[in-house]
Amino acid sequence: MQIKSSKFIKSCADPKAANEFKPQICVAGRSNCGKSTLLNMLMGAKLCKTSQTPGRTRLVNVFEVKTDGAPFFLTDLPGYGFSKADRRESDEFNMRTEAYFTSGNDIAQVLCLMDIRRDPSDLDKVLINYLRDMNLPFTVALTKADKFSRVQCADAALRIAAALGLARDNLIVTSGNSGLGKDKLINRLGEVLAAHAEI
Ligand SMILES: Nc1nc2c(ncn2[C@@H]2O[C@H](COP(=O)(O)OP(=O)(O)OP(=O)(O)O)[C@@H](O)[C@H]2O)c(=O)[nH]1
Ligand SMILES: [Mg+2]
Repeated sequence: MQIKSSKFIKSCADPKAANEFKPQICVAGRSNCGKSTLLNMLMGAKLCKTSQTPGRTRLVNVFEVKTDGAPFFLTDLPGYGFSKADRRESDEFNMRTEAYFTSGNDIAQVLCLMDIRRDPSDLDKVLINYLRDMNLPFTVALTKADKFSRVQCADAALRIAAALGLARDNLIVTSGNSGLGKDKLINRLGEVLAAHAEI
């Protein structure tokens, strides 16, 4: 699959407002793990706001992606586990992640993003188990790999896969800064979109 062009469609406070956009590939992960940066890498344009301040993306943001085949939609979800906010705000963000999954969107794939330098958090594990239970197809993308050497990346990928109970080939090592993993990720998305179109 080749990505031809991308554009911002809309921000939704209620994830049901995204139902008309089919199929969707969404990006989930803790605050500040690099969701918006990875989306910008995939789209080849700075369409998502990135920030030093965790919890910047508060709404469900939908982007349309035109490809050499059928178009699809990328969805940037609010980060979960936003520890710097007060507790109520944090719960609201966490609820929004789950609300998206239960609001009738046509989800072809969930990209679960995790910072390659960190051990998976409890919420990361909750998300993976939740997606397994809900039978939602997912891939883990490890972000910020430019912060590590190749050997450190290889070690971290094995360790994180084991911590999540996943096979190593469920994980893709990426960097929004260097572009590492971009082609691999786009190939994976092409495969899952093709499989999803047959259902
Ligand atoms: N070195 C490096 N820094 C990155 C990478 N991806 C993201 N960052 C940095 O990490 C911070 C957070 O990035 P965002 O893309 O805004 O993260 P997010 O997951 O969208 O954050 P929220 O929307 O707040 O949940 C920013 O300072 C980015 O510059 C990467 O691949 N390499
Ligand atoms: Mg963001």
